[in-house]
Amino acid sequence: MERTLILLKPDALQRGLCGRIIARLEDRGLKLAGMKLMRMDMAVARKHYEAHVNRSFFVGLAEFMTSRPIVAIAVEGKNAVDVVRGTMGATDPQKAAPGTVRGDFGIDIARNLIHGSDSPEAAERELAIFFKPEELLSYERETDRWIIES
Ligand code: D4T
Repeated sequence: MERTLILLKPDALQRGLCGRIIARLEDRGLKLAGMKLMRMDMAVARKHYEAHVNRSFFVGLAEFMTSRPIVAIAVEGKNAVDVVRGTMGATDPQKAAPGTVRGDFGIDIARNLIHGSDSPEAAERELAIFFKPEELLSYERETDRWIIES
């Protein structure tokens, strides 16, 4: 079972879309393992987006991500990283497929509503930025027994 980090970006909260986005994650069968309403500070932004610090869009991205509250979510499931990326849609909402979060709710790459880790290694690194180990909960759901390992 894999865990991944999701961030609901400030635009998701400002637009009141958190519930609808979380519903889509639950609808796919992903299990909530941690959830936190928080404000990202600049130190966390630099750490989280360390691969992007030298990109032209970094300053605008960091200013936006630290401007208003976000929700950090840990989810668990089979191939959770890829399943979440698929549910999110392409980075640029204009190119994201209908039926995805970004394809249904977004139009601007700088306001693309949701972040999801892009590999299991990134997920492990990013989860540690936003959650202490004891803030991530393991629990059984009846439906977990229906999952067939492949
Ligand atoms: P995140 O990291 O938010 O899940 O997005 P992606 O994994 O889909 O895309 P990314 O890392 O390439 O970009 C990180 C973040 O920067 C914003 N961005 C990106 C932007 O404002 N302008 C740009 O040109 C790009 C490429 C959107 C997502």
